[in-house]
Parts: sequence; C-alpha cells; structure tokens
Amino acid sequence: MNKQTKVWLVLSLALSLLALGSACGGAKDSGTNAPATGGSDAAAAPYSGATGTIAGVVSFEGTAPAPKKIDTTADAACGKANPNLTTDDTIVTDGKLANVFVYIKEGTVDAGKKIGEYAWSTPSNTVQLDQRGCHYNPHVLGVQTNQKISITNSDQTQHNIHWIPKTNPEWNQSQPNGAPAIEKTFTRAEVLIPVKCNQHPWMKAYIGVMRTPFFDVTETNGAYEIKGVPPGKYTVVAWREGGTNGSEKTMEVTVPANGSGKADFAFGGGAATSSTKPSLTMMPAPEIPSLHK
Ligand SMILES: [Cu+2]
Repeated sequence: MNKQTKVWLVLSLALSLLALGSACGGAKDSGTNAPATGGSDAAAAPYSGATGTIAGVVSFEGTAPAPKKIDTTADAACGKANPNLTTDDTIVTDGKLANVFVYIKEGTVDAGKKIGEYAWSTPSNTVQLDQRGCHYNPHVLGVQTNQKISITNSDQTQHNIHWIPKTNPEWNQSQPNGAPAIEKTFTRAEVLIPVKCNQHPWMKAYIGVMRTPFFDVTETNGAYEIKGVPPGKYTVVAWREGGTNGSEKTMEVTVPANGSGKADFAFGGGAATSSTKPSLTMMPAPEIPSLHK
C-alpha cells in the first residue's frame, strides 16, 4: 500500500465516521426515515375537508415465471394440507400482478402542507395475518403504525413467525397448532418488512407499515385503490418483492377534490425491472466500532 492510498483510507474513514454521527443524530427523534412520515405527532392536526382517491392497475409485462412447486417432505403436515404448494412471489392473472404494495410516499396537499404533517389516527380494526396451508395469508399486507396485527396459525403444524425490520425491533416467536393468536404492533413506519418462518424456509410475507392510511395492496386483478386522499400532488410508489430489497416504480399523481387520480404501473422480467431502483437500499456497514456503545 503506497502512502497516497493510506491518506485516502484515513480520509474516507474520517468522513464515514462524520456521516455516521450525523445520521444517528438526525434519526434519533423522527423515529423513521420511511415514507409519508414527516411532521411531529404532538403538534399535528388532523386533515378535514374534501378527499379523492388514487386508483389504478398493476400489470406484469412479458411472460410471468411459472410458480415453482415447493418440496414439503420436511413437514408432512404442509404437504397434507396443501399438496400443490407453490411459490407465491409472482402471482400474475391475465397479465395483472397481485401483491404489489402501492402507497403515497410524499406530497403536498392543495392547502399547502405536506401530507405527513397532518395527524393520521390509528385505525381501530385489527389486521389479520394467518398461516394457512404453510403460506402466509395475505402474502403482502399494510398496517398503520400502532395498528394491531393478529397472527394466527390455521395449520396442523408449528410455525415460527420471524420478521426482520431495519428500524423496528426484530422479533420471532413459535406458534404451535392450536396456540392462541399473537397480537403485535409496529411503532415505526417502515416499507416493507420481510417476514419469514423459521420452520418453513419458503414461507414469506411482507408488511408495509405507514403513518398514513394511504396504501393498498393489489388484488389478483392487479387493481388497487387508495381512498380518503386530500386533494394535492403526490409521489405514488408501487413496490414489488424480488431480489434483496424488492423493486419499485414511482409516479407523480394529482388528486382532485372528490375525484380520482389514476396511476397504472407495470413490472416485468428482464429489462423492464432493471431500471427500477431498490426501495430499501442498505448502507454498507462500516467496519468501525459502534459510536452508540
Ligand atoms: Cu411455517
């Protein structure tokens, strides 16, 4: 290693430390770097006024990969419950893509405030996440921060729910057949949190946690609808699983009062998806001692 290289190494290490320090400081109180999360809960007022919708259809271009059969010999109960268990990462029906998480990432309400600057109350209904036929059902789901998620096991075997968030706490728990439902919440917005099962490696789900109610998941017909949106201009993101962090498409949408903004998206194999950027870009972990300890 020559002298110049050494100098550069020292310089870049110093810069990394600085960046890390400011990143830690900045993120401390906001609780999130996730979409539509700006604003302070304490001071925020709820939105009141006319609303519209954002709706559209998500297509899959080109030939969809055929679902692959899953080998369930490791757990006879899974094969018995679901003899034709197949992968559920790409569900395409007549060219339309299911399980795409569509949400308002950011934007400005016509009244002038950012959408994240309003208070959005936590829904009182509980979102269900069932384990049935050794799949998670639904495969992709959305909740608001602090909204209850009820996790159930409808199978004659044991599951172990294990989610791997980046900003919320990691968690895993076994749930034998017949065990009561497990109730959980997320306190921080995070799109999207991968969920796996420690018993069955093919089981995957994704949970989008939002501070706002502005999200939906496409049905098998590819359709979604985001209701109750204040009139304004928004960045709408469609997220789909795949690869390390999934991929996303972005569109600017104008929502009129009492009207609907349309946002259709298309994903596809090969070139169509290579232009999308990962939505959950990980910073490379610097090999330096933690500043927090
Ligand atoms: Cu399982």
